[in-house]
Amino acid sequence: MAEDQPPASLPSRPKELAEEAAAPSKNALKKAAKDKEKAEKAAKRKAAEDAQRKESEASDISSDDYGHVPLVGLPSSTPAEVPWVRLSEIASEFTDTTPMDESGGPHVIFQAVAENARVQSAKLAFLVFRQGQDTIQAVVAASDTLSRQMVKFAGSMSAESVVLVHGIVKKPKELVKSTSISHLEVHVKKLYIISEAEVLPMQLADAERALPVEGEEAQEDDSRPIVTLSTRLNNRTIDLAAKQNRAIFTIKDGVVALFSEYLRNLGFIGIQSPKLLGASSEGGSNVFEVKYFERKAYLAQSPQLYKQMLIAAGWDRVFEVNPVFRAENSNTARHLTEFTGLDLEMAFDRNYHEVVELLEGLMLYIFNGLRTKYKDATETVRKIYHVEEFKLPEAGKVPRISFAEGIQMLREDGLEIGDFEDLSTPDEKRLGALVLKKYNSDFYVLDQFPLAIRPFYTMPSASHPYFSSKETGSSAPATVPDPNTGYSNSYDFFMRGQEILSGAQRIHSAAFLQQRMREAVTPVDPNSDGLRDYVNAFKYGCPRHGGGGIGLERIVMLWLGLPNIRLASAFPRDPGRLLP
Ligand code: AMO
Repeated sequence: MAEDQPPASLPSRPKELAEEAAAPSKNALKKAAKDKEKAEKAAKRKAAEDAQRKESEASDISSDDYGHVPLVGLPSSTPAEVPWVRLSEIASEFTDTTPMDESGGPHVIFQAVAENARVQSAKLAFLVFRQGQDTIQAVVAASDTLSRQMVKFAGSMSAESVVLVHGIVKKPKELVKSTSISHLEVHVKKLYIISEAEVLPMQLADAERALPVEGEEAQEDDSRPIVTLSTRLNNRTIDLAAKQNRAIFTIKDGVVALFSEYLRNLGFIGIQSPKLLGASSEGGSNVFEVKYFERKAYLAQSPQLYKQMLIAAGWDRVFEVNPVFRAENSNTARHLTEFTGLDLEMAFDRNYHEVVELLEGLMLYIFNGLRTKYKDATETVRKIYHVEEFKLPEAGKVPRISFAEGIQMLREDGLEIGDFEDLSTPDEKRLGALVLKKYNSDFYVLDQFPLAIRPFYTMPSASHPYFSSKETGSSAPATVPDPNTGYSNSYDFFMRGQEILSGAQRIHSAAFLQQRMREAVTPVDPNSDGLRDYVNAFKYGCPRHGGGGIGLERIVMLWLGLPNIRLASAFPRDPGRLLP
């Protein structure tokens, strides 16, 4: 018989069992009586509590003045015609010399975050309200018009809840040291929760402590353990509410604004090149492959080929601020798999040093802009990450040293290194320290890199064997015995001994470009899908040109002396992190 078929007829139940089912046991009766008793008691308790609450509400003179804001609309006590204010406006309108009598200043309505709340006594609670970077102390004091219930409600508010406040601005008896606005405080009259915060998985105060530099112990002699970078990044929304984080991203935005402003003023056009590519273009293995309908596509490792194609199109000066993707499994404090590239490309007249000069001017403009316009934000971060002030050279005096000279300085300092060897990160930092000592500048340019360690599109130096024989015109020079020796018209820019920019004069001759693609240390195929259109772009006339690419997060990290580049990315991507 199949298991799921019922038997033809069920066997009849023994008589006792049937009776037991009909008449419950003594134990079952006892239990039911107990349950009933319990339920009655609970109902009584609830009724008593309800009655007490009703009584308390009836006697609560402030019952309309606190509570929760509905999801849509506002409490009826909030007048439609009164504008809501910003704390910064109040602070600048009512300075510490503004006369204010006992009854205080203006009645204000504002929205803020309750950074913390504490009950001092049944009649008094203190809160700190935050709006952006501004914080102010608030007092909730029981009186004839403000109930103790409201004091309790305010003082037990969960930290980081978003609130609507009605209050009177007054001068505190003493300056409040713990808030950014110290000469004023708010006497709360009405207080409503707009969005109640749950218990935080990590305290904001922890996010406001410095992370140690990689491999170093925490600096502070505080017994509380430092919350790790990983925990901070896992809870990034809370972390980003920390003051220094807001300042970091204000500065980052400032760098973008200064970069674009400088270049637009010099006639550059902002462009948006594609990030989805049909073929991996720069030949490297560091490219992310993605599914593109029935085909494969690749995420752009740089706007390089496109910015050059636009120069070939006669645009003369272009710049771009966009994400750059690198599939590098580099788990270091200065690598991300997605970063923001600040790129530019320009035609030049006589010499590629015109491009270097423009780039130097651009970087000095950014640094000076950060010093002046972003002074407060810089100071906010430097209070937490104590770092030496960034030493800037005078305009027009940026140290520009050749790669050969750099190698010489390192050798004199005791390093054994070959003439054409690429610099490791420690070598770069060491050279940065030597340059700082010699030129008193945290910013310098290393020019004329060995050709062998630069990409295929890099123009070799005028001194390269390629150009030593006959006049080549715009066609390709003759093949030389060892094409990857010598130097190139390429450069890197450094901040505090770390690379922030890489650039070069590019090969503008299609014939020579194809030759270099084949002769490069890592050859690429000029006829491949990813490179054919790029090579063709130079067949129809292209000015001599050069440019550079800058890592935005690197500038921010090095300007502020942050211990890790991830701190300069709101939601960083690295080999181990794709969330949040
Ligand atoms: P390069 O590959 O050197 O050059 O990149 C330019 C600049 O980008 C930054 N950078 C990075 N920042 C964070 N994480 C990374 N993984 C990372 N890799 C690079 C650095 C670097 O100097 N096409 C050329 C630019 C050009 O020649 O115009 C290029 O992409 O600050």
